[in-house]
Amino acid sequence: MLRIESITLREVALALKEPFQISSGTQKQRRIFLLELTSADGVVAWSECVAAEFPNYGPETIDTCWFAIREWVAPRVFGRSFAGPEEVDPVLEHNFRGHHMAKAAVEMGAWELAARTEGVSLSAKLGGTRSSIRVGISLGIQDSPAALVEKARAALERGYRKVKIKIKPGADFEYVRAVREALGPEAPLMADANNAYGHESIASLQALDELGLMMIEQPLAWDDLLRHAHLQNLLKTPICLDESITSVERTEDMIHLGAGRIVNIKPGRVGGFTSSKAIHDLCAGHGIPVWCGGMLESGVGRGHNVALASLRNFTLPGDLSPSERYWEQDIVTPEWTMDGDGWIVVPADRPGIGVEVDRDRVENLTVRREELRAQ
Ligand code: OSB
Ligand code: MG
Repeated sequence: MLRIESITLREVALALKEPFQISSGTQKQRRIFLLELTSADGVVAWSECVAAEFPNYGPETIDTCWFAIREWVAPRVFGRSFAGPEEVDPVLEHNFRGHHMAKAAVEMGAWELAARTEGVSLSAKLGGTRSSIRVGISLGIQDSPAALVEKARAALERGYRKVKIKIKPGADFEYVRAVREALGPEAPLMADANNAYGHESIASLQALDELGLMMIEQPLAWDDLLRHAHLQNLLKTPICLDESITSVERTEDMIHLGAGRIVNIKPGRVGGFTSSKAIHDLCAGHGIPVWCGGMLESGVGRGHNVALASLRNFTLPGDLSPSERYWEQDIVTPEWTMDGDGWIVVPADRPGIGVEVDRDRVENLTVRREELRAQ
């Protein structure tokens, strides 16, 4: 039986090593939102809410999530006994629309709590089978094609197995072509537009088709499947959907409409692990490869993503960069590392996510804290 007794919300300020620019904005600092859950038998588990400061990726923000968790999510789970963590998602979805990142933070925390209670790894608890995962890097928009080429070259030399290039109108074809020409036809490259294109700019997306990309991620609007289906018909390059995939039903829509051929699963965006597993299974049944996306998480969120990415159909490299890519120092020990061939190891022999939160460091970095308790 799983009973959640308290949830402590914390905001931690962590400076990114370098600013991260996507088509809809730039981040220099990451406001990290951590949850510490305690069970009735005194087991502790950490999770991370991946919402950002502004609603430029999805509609939620750190502040809407804080409010949603305090007002609606936590009160739903307190005072209940769950037979297992898979019972949390239906309780959170019943007559409660949206707020996926807020729900996911608690739902994923419940999975971690269950894994820690049983003394098994989160990967095993989720049904994961991979012992290591190939890693891709996500490169923000740079000042010039030459600057981007240097970053991409360094990433491949470091061992990354996929290089994702953020694009926007005015920083697309020329940038990606420069990287393709410098790094050769075999370099595993892809582009991510974060919704920057309208249907009128289809020609710029068609131009990318000759650059041999593994995929183009979310070129059109975040909630638009129909126009992605139209675009996919015009492209050889597979479209990968990120923002548009918010549930297993939206994934079914994608498949039926032909709106994309690859899915980026971010557990925060889809409401947690139960939904992620359903999307994973649906895609596996349709021969659609999936990979795990990232949201510039700290080592806590990274641990949840690594566990999820150990499931069988995560066949493409995930945006699961090691701690050193983002932070001077992470908030977990050990930090997440990647070997020279671009593999991150799933800590299958340790409980839960397999790393421990550095409490003193988190305490020092905390800018806001609130404890929620079962009545
Ligand atoms: O679209 O995948 C995205 C970061 C913030 C918001 C959206 C995205 C991203 C990334 C970062 O690409 C990937 C990472 O965490 O390394
Ligand atoms: Mg994306």
